Amino acid sequence: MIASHHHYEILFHRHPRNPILTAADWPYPVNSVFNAGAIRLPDGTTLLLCRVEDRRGHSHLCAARSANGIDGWQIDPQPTLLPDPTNYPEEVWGIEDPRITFVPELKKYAITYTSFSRSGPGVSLALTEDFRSFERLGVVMPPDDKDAALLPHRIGDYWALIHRPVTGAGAHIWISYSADLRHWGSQQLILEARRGAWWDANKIGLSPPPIETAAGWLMIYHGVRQTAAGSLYRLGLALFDLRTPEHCLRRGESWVFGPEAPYEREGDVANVVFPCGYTIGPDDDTLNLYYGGADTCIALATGSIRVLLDWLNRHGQPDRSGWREQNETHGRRDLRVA
Ligand code: BMA
Repeated sequence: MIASHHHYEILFHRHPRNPILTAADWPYPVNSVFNAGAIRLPDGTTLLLCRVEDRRGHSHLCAARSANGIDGWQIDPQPTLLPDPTNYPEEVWGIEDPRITFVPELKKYAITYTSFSRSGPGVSLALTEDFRSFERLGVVMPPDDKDAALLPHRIGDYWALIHRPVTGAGAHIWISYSADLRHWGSQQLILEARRGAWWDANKIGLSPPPIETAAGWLMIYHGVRQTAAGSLYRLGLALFDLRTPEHCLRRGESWVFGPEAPYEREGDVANVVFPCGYTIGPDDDTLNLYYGGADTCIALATGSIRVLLDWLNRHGQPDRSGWREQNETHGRRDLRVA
């Protein structure tokens, strides 16, 4: 039925029970649930930190836990993390799109989320050990910036944050470094939106946190194509060097996952697939990708990290859009040492 499938490889498989979570599952009244961060807890439980939008239009975060990551969700009876505009004015219009990283050095989970301020969306960071109490570190990237995730360990001496500032020149993916998670510097553009007719023209952003593999940091990013009928949110792949994550090794040309199912095509915002998290199966290869469908529900698609890397090997190209690649004398540009 979908012509493209006759020739393009299918890298992600939608779960037959999709959507796996909707507003109807919530223990309190909500408009929509989507764009959930994900993590597997030490006991094997899958935890989704869901973006929940109320009828004011403001979002908060709510945890849902499941033994198999598919059904039997135990949803917190109240919001898990509410905006706190009294102490954090940047959260006045809600908190959105969390990405979760477990940080072994801190023995804590780092949550990067969008705080919707009067000046636009910015990136906020909070730490937690249990997804019940949270320690806010406040705004780490001022507006307009979103789609951020912390890498799980330091690169050399520095923490690394991937994020997506919007500048006069477009919406591209950047990296910043910090010694203390509070003060950020050494900013560099690492992946640029393409132009013209490309599926990822003009606006891209990190989707879930980068996946650490032996071959490098595997990044699933979204590209937003503007059309006469609205925006199309699709996913592509790129690979970055493990020790120098600003160095892009490969980038795919074609998108690999896009809105096709009815719950991705229709909803509050049509034609959106938007993953903010994944878990990895006990085989260390199966990728369970949790994504928002049409800003309305949460769905699951599975893939194989090995197959994604193999696809990038066959279909990816070296990419020279990042600052590191544009600089001829790479050694000089190690801003972390400067
Ligand atoms: C972007 C994101 C998401 C959302 C998408 C489509 O700006 O930040 O919150 O899913 O728009 O509306």
